[in-house]
Amino acid sequence: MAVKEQAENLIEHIHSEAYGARYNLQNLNHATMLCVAGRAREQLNGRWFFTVDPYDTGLRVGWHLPPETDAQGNRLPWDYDPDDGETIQVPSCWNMHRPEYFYYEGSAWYAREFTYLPEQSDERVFLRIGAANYDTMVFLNHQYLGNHYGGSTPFFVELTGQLRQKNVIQVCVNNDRTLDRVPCRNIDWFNYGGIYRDIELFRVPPAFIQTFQAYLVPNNAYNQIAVTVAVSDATAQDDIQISIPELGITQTFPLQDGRVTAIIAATPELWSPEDPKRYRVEARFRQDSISDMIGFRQISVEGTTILLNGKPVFLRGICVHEDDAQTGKTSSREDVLRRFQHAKELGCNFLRLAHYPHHELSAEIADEVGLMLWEEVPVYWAIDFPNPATYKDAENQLLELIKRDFNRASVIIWSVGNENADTDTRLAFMSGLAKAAKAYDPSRLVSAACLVNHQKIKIEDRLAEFLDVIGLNEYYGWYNPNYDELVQLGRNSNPDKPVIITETGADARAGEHGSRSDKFTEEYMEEVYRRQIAMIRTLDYVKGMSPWILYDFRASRRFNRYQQGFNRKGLIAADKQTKKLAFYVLQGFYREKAGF
Ligand code: GCB
Repeated sequence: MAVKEQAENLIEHIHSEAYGARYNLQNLNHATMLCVAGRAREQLNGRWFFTVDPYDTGLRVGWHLPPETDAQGNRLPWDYDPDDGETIQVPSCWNMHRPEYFYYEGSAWYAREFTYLPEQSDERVFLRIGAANYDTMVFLNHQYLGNHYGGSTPFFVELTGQLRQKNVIQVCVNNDRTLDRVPCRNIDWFNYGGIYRDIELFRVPPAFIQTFQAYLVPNNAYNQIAVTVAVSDATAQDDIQISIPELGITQTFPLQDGRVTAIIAATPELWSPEDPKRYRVEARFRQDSISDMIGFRQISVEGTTILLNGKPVFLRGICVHEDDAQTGKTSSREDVLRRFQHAKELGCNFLRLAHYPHHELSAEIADEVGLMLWEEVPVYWAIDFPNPATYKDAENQLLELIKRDFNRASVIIWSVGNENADTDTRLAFMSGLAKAAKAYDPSRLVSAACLVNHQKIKIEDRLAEFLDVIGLNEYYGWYNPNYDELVQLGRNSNPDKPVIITETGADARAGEHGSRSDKFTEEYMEEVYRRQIAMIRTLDYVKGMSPWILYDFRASRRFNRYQQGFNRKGLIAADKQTKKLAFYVLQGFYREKAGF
């Protein structure tokens, strides 16, 4: 009997489940990023029309396409208007827009009009989205331009040649939690959705500077600055000019096939948390120029010591999420400044930005105010490690983060993941990421937050071989009530690299009081901090710590009577004001460590 493969009455958008494949290009990725430092920006932030689309009707039918008409030109029935209905603020998280959307996971469509008037006849125009969670598809004037995977890194799409005076832009964002994504389904934070960082236009000349990276060559002599410039024209052989006016440097270097790494003799004043000195660094190529404020420092490791500018440093840190009871994952300059002020009050010189790339303002402001940062990609818990497509996505997010923040002296460590079980496929996956980070960036350390080997009660993880610094998450006193094991862990471990206790802590609801053995009280949490600090003091290979966490944060797996939808391990409550007792314990230790 012949198999009937194509039904005559097939209507693609209701009968085909293969609609997603044509959108899954992932063509907006690290390779299409461009350097925006010092460039003029035109904001497309503001009110956008907004439609949730739980059944993906828009992708199935093509909500970006022009209205359909019959032979007489009359419009056929339709289900969506890009220019009518509810509006939402961009950037924001849709979950905070109205209660009905709080737990919404799925697709949603954004649309708005904008006017474009060329300033130069040959200019090129790029759209940049600072971050949208997770799969973002961009449509301009009925054309599909491409998509980006990854919820926390920026991406660019070129609009040149597609623009008219009056334009309609549509963006479909999908925040489903799926097995193959990074992170995957199970996370201990809130899965916010939407375009939650700035959306902007950039105009550049026909050939422009695409990559611009400057760093102090880590040669222990502090006397060379390397500047890599790559331009959009891969055949360019022109001279480019690099200047650092404050150092009296203006030099030209010939591009070879569109790129050059110039080594410039210079002895800049070094960047450090105590003296966050930055220099204006500029590059010129044809009609294009770029300029950034850059600090120069060397971060390195010798044995179990971490060295900043050749001097041993103890990282007095704290972890922080991007989370706010009112705005969700959307962060403003004020939010970042408040985080940093609280960290400084605690005595920190270091923050771990968990568990995904935070707003780029974080590293910009940390450069200015003098804080060292750990930045991380969300390779969190049970990633689909055997899946090559998942690896590609993770590596792309890592490279996007590195490219975005390459010039930020404050960033000293790239983390390739958090608490992943030590399997063969995980080792292959995460060692690949560690190698990719090292190959791309010679000016930083690579780490990951690893788990304790609970069988051996030992710091032991095969990934450590590929890391410069071992991050260790341990919850003795909380998930693991036995403090004696922490003592054993200390005795059993003899790492040949520095260790940072990247997490430790306990939940306490602010204002909940009781004895030191009553869980979820401030006294219990305080006791955990005391005992942890007492132990950490004795471990000479521990060269830093970043307890979990600065503020309470929303987490959709925490629903007991104290948690009520929040992880309560914050040293400060979710109101970002109320300090718990443990805050002062850590502050005391950090003050002592810092010698004040
Ligand atoms: C961890 C995770 C972190 C969690 C934390 C906790 O080990 O890395 O994402 O939020 O523990 O509170 O359990």
